[in-house]
Amino acid sequence: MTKKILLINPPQTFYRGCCDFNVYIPTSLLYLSSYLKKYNVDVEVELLDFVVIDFNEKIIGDKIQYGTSFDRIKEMLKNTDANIVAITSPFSTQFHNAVEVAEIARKEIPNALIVLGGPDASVRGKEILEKNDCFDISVMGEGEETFSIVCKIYEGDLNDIKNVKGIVLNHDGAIKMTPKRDYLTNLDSIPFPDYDLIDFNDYFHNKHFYRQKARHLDNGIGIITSRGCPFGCIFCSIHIHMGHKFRSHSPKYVIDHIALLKKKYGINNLNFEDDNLTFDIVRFEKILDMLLATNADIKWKTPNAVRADLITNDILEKMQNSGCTELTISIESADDHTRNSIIKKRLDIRMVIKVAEHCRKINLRCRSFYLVGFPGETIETMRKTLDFALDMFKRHHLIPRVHMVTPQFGTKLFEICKENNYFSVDINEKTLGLGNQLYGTPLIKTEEFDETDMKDLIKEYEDKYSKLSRDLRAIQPSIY
Ligand code: B12
Ligand code: SF4
Repeated sequence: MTKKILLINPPQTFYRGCCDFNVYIPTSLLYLSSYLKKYNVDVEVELLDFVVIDFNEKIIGDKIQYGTSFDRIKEMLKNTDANIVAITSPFSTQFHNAVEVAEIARKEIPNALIVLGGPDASVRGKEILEKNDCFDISVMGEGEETFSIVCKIYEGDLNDIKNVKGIVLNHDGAIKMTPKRDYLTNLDSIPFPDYDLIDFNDYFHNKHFYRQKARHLDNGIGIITSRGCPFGCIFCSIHIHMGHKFRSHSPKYVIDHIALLKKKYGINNLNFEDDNLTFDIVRFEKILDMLLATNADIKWKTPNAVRADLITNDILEKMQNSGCTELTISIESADDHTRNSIIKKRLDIRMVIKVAEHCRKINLRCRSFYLVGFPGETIETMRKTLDFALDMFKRHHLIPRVHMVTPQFGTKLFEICKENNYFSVDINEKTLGLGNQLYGTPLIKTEEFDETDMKDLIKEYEDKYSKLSRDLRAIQPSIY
């Protein structure tokens, strides 16, 4: 029997003052679909991206809901007869929307298996199922193989799938977690995302399309060329859903993927969103060489930030020649002790400065991320980072982006704050969202600083930054 699989991206809700809403291509669901089609012989896949379908912006009290209205979702789900409803929860801040969609699905398609997945589900799958009986199972981490097996063997009874590795299931009134599944070692075994499931215009024509709102407008879509990261920065949860081991697509796969996007879908602008794009610098350089050799003629950026420590001047020039229009690098802290002993970034700042200097020289726009507010920091170490950010902006035009660090679920940072009572508010979807905004709401207070100190510090920085950017823009309007 052909199994009908419904993939769902829930709508999103933002509190005033939260980080910005962005429409984006649902890469995760497109990968799940292509993998299913390649490895599960008899499936019919439909995607409902409730971030873009019948797009609506509705103010509800202190929140704005973006995407499809719940009335419309109800109507649409009523008319489906899916065997499996698969819902993604990419951001903890948006989890309540996944619940609301699952509850509708449970009512409208009572016989369907309701599956949750995504980074949020991966960091707290057991807890989620304990509190929300609208989900039958939660897939932990990388989803392709686990979900494909679930779809293959599920015949209507949870007993069918109770031994599948990598899931949490709500079975016979108990929450059971199965053993972890190994990550895929050969990433090239995953076919390209199933772009035929979407109409790119639904995304490109939405005024909230990711990066569309930025000053340098283009229709850049996200692309992933590797997964996982061997580093252990305490604020990052990537290893929980993609693992500590760096796994990558071959340069040929990457080049073929880019060629497909360009030829079949007319996409010339890409955002490399890897966790650690430059970790295997030899592979990265090979990708650049192949972009150049094949005259790929694309524009690309690295908005998720890359580690700058292995990037040489030669590589920077190849990046620029192969279409890189903007490099974003992660610095986090200018204080060596904070960066390496507290955050565990293991990054030599001299290498970063060299990269920024050379970007200025070759006129490649470069941005950098900074984080302040880690337990163990002092006002002095934070001020050192903020002064460094301003100094690098002034001297090398390294455009700073400062965040107050957010204790995401599942991170070492979250544990440290919990153990030491460092949360300044109860951590939930709303406060996490408020903490995620550009300059953030302070969520952490320690013996060294409290919320007022953080606000004062950021205000002092913002004032200096606004003045400096005005001055720099007066000299060079194209600075950003
Ligand atoms: C690109 C990106 C964005 C883009 C676009 C999002 C997108 N999904 O494309 C934008 C700019 C919108 C964005 C915004 C933010 N992001 Co972001 N983003 C990413 C990034 C770098 C890549 C996403 C991606 O394409 N991954 C590739 C696919 C293949 O992986 P995947 O999405 O995890 O899907 C796999 C599995 O999770 C699973 N899976 C996923 N869904 C489902 C569903 C089912 C049913 C099943 C079975 C399996 C499954 O299978 C998939 C295939 O293996 C990730 C990091 C990462 N590596 O994933 C962070 C990440 C998702 N973002 C994160 C965060 C925190 C944010 C922001 C809060 C940042 C900020 N300060 O503004 C905002 C959130 C805004 C909001 N809406 O609330 C966190 C989420 C952590 C969390 N628990 O919430 C991540 C994990 C980064 C991190 N390590 O902390 N982001
Ligand atoms: S280097 Fe980047 S991806 Fe790796 S652990 Fe640190 S923040 Fe996460």
